[in-house]
Amino acid sequence: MAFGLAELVHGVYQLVPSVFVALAQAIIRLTPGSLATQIIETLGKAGVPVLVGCLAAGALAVAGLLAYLSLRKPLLALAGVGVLAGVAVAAAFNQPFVDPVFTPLTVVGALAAGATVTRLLLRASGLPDVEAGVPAADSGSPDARSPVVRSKEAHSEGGMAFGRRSFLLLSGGAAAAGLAAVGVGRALAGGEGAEVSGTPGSHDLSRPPGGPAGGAAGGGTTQTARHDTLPPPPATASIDVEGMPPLITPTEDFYLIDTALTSPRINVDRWSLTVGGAGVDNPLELSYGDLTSMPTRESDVTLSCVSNEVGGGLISNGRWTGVLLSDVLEEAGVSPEKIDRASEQLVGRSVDGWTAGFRTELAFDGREALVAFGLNDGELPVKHGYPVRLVVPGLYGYVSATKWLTEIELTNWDFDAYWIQRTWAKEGPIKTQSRIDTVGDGERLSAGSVPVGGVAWAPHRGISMVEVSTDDGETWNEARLADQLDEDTWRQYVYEWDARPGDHTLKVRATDGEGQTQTSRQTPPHPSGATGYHAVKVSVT
Ligand SMILES: Nc1nc2c(c(=O)[nH]1)N[C@H]1C(S)=C(S)[C@@H](COP(=O)(O)O)O[C@H]1N2
Ligand SMILES: [Mo]
Repeated sequence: MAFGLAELVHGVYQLVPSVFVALAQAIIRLTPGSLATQIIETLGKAGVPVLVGCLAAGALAVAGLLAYLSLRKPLLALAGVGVLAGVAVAAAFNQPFVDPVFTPLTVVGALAAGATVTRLLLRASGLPDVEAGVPAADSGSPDARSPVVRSKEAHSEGGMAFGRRSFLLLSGGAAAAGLAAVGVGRALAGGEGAEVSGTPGSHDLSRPPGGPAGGAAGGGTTQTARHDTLPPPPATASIDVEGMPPLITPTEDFYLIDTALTSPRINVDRWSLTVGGAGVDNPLELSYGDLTSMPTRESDVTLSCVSNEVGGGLISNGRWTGVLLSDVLEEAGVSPEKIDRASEQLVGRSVDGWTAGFRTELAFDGREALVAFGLNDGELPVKHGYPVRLVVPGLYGYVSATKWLTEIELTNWDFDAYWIQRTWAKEGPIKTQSRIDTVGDGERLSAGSVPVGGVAWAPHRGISMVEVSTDDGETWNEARLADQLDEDTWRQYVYEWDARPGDHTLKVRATDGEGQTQTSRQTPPHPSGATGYHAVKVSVT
């Protein structure tokens, strides 16, 4: 009931966070790294529903315990409710956007309402409730009477004699009301990804950005800023075979990974990006208009999650629009020559407190690290970091790709960002990998020509060769490569296999632009990314 009411308030007024989500988010944050990693590896995406289910069950158990306590030790029960309120308020204040007055009021009000309903139910249940129990104790002989007598007294005192049926109706009604409140609250708040307090759609990326958003860029770049766009990918960069993933992943299919149960919804008019820390001579606070008025560019970059299993789908290729990270840093008075021990690490901080860090020098080594605000000719979707995120070619997302970015801070190497605190490797270069897409594991094929194809990637090093084995790695055949769209993106390949009847294990391996072939050694994603060859078993008839 209390959760339902809090959800209802959240639905009407988003600056009161969903208390349920806040608690779940706090559990995620407080889960020790090794356990979190274990859960990710065993449950994967099912982790979220499991967490929600556990939290709901736990909440019901705690409520039941408190109701029981209220019959025996009313003061203890009251203290328990107080602790709950404290925990809920603390969790709520850890959410990105919080009204400091209405949030505690909501928590206390919702808990009071929930406790009141519980007391009514207890009274209706025929069990002596707190009030009924106290006078009975005062009479000095509570134990002398049978529970039935006590319960009858409670009835007459409360003036509410309920049968079992009415009790069930009442408690069922309360449960239904609570759930309905959750539903209405969720609906009012808008589904995942829906934007309520922000204003996406108001920034048309097909026109030079910056204009409608207003705001002059720092450093006088306003009118003359260049907005470099890319031509459509050449046809030669794609291989047209069934099952081949599109060269540029459609936005709605782009893989999704983050620790946020609900994506922060940012009002772009109140958003800013601060740039500060060690060696930042000219600390910045950029508005959305400031940022988009700087010289912008499009860049094709393949993003991968370190948790991607060999052959897995936690990788996508996007066409990003943004400002060069090096331009933003130079605007802030940072130059590559001045980077020292104190400013060795660049930390991106999200509005939700999530952090990622990498070597500052990577912003200046020629790769097109972007402060990105567009994906595939649209603005960034809420789930992918609206309004602004970082995209750094060649690095796994967990060390670099901060979504809902609000701060860039230069600091020393001692600072450990979110997943580093949780036992993942400090540096996260994307490992050279390849995947068979056009043939599925366990597939039955008919003898003859079979195109074995897919994608290979070594972002920022590029791919120079892909080989396919059709005999479990005994012999290897060089595959035909599509043109490399960019050294920061994946590259398509295909090998035309003359399939003979029988069982076969297909394997693929890639060699990067520096001549290094991916390792055959099989390792799990933790702590620095999975390695080994993707293998697919087929039977040919
Ligand atoms: N704020 C925030 N940014 C984040 C994350 C996160 O949990 N919170 N996850 C990172 C990880 S682990 C990856 S792999 C990428 C995924 O980006 P995508 O969801 O847009 O594909 O975002 C990164 N940025
Ligand atoms: Mo990730």
